[in-house]
Amino acid sequence: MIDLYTWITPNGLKVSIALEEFGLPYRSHAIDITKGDQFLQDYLVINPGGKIPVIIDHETGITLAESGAILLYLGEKTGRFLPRQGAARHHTIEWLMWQMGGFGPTLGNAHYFLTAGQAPFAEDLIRRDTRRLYETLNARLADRDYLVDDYSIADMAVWPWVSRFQRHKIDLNAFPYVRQWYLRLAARPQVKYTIPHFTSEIPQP
Ligand SMILES: N[C@@H](CCC(=O)N[C@@H](CS)C(=O)NCC(=O)O)C(=O)O
Repeated sequence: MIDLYTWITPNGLKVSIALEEFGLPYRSHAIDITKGDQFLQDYLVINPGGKIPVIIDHETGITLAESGAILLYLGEKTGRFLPRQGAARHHTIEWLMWQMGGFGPTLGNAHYFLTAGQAPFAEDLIRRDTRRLYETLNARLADRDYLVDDYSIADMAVWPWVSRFQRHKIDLNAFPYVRQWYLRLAARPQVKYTIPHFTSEIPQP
């Protein structure tokens, strides 16, 4: 059994989607980061950094934060959605790192700063970087259905960030391959917009 501590954010959704895809038994616990639950003493014992998501795998005794590390862990544990060897494995990790190091942080900044309207230089930089990342993603998906050969943890990592396209002011219709891929994944029954005590419709472009 895995305990998942999470909230309805892209990094949280990644792990919920992955646990559904892997078909692993898990229990979700809501950590309402809008109310400061992440700073409660009991939670800081699990993750001193005070961030969601976190999993505790009672089968192995491992407690793990960082959504990218969690996806790699689940892929290793099950032998699914992460090729065991060869180029596909390295490319899956490459695209997971692309999300963790670039796409997620840039869009996270866009979500804050493109609504503030007080720092034109930063807004312009973030808007351009966001667009550039979408161009990279669109080019990658031009001739393939998934980020690497088969559906993988890299797709699970990137999708929840794309799902916030309205918030980072991206028109998905301008990136047709991203749009197709987004809808392809949205059609999977395992891809839900659900955490404990909260469900919402998947945003439609
Ligand atoms: N690199 C971390 C980032 C985790 C993260 O930033 N979590 C946010 C929600 S998406 C959070 O817990 N924010 C609450 C806070 O910063 O106090 C990961 O990918 O898991």
